[in-house]
Amino acid sequence: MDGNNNNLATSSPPSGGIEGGLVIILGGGESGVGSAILAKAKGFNVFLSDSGTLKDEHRQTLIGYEIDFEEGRHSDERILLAAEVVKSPGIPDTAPMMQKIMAKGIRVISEIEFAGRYTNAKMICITGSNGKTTTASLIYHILKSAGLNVGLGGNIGKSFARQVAEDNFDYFVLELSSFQLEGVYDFKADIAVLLNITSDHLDRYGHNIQNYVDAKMRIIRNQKVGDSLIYWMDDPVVTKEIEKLKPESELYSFTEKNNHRASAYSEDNKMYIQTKDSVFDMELELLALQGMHNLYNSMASGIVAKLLDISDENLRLALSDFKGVPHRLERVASVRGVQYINDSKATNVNSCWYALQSIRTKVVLILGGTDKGNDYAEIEDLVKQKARALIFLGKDNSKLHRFFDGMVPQTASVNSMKDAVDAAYRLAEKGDTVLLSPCCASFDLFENYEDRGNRFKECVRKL
Ligand code: UMA
Ligand code: ADP
Repeated sequence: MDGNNNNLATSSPPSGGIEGGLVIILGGGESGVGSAILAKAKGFNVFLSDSGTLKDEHRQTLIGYEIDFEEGRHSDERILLAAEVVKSPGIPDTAPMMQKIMAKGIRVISEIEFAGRYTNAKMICITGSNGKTTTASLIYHILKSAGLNVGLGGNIGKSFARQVAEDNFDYFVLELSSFQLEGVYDFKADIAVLLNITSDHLDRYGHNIQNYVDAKMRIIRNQKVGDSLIYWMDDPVVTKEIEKLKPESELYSFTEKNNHRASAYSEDNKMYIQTKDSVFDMELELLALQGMHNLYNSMASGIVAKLLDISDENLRLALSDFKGVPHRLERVASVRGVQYINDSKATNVNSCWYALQSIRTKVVLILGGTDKGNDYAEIEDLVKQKARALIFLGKDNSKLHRFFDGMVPQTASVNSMKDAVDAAYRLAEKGDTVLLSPCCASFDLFENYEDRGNRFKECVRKL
């Protein structure tokens, strides 16, 4: 039972806060439970409602904190009394309860907006379609290694709200998803990192990419002179939006090209970061994270570090000894001269493009799962150049067959990880790479992408 709330500072709701002090938390996963703990700590009357079944761990936590909750339904009569609802990021606006809440004009905010009200920590916020977790984890590693009192949260690990309730950090590194950004209003990133915007989650955004772009761009909302925005200058969507929105913040760009106007660039196998009056440089081969996409992530992280006055020595060490994040181009094993790589977190087509691009050998690619409105044309050229075979792993592989059949020498259709790995083992030749980089969400056959990646690793290790 997780009922220890000794170190929670309790206080009254802020004036001008929520009328009647009733906070409704919609969803009882990591986000909702964290928000409920924080709301309780701040003296609100809290009611958490989840339409599904709570995880046992979450139910026990709510009981331990004496938080009122329901599961298996959303009770209109209680929920519609709220002046403000904290909505979990996984709940779309089209959910029936959300429709009723919005029809009544009740304000809906995200956990990030809610928790942001109760901390004065400096906020370093990372968004983008790909690379958020890697970059947020790397920035956290750099700041922590340099001795800063820093927390890591958002779309990763322990919820931001729960950390605000239970810890007292000077800095937060927050990975922010578009779902979380949808519900921010007054929240402000002191340093915002905008890695890239390519199509993802279109099923949630009415198949209109601009809706998704607009959600992502909320990361610069409220930024003023003195705040910083770090962005990839070769991303056409990002640069167009910046031109349109004209942020007041200080702009810092990065590019892998040799462009001295950028705050970070590469030249002669070195990465350069020029901020304020200093120039930091580092040999590319010394970076812990290899591959072009990871160079972007290292550059963005390096700019953050220099803006926070991390010394060159500390930055160099942290960029070289970072251990990486599981399920992102993770080497699993080499079996009979074939390398197996787990990139289960590649849940959209663009991240698979970078994985294929970074591999120099012929590839047996395992892809498939829950399609989010994917356009596979983006990887067509790389597939034609590099794929020896494609293995479609999903409940419904018909769209993949329609697109790829005839494009590569072999395709196979499977609906279990064991069959996928066995087929890859059969089809790969010595010197090849077997790559799990699915382009899709995992929910048709697995609990989540971690479960999918772990199953892959298990099956490979049994070969
Ligand atoms: N639920 C309702 N009513 C509904 C629909 C759902 O009550 O109409 C309930 C479900 O029964 C479930 C709860 O809502 O119990 C789930 O909420 P959630 O899906 O928001 O999941 P959380 O566990 O709260 O985790 C969320 C993020 N999940 C999503 O955005 C889908 C986590 O990101 C995040 O780490 C966590 O908040 C932090 O507080 C995960 C994720 O998959 C890693 N993110 C997506 C991604 O990276 O692609 C965006
Ligand atoms: P996110 O949290 O945004 O999903 P991750 O760091 O978890 O990003 O990486 C997701 C996938 O995207 C992995 O397959 C990874 O190899 C790939 N990737 C990482 N960084 C980038 C980047 N800057 N651009 C494109 N793809 C990337």
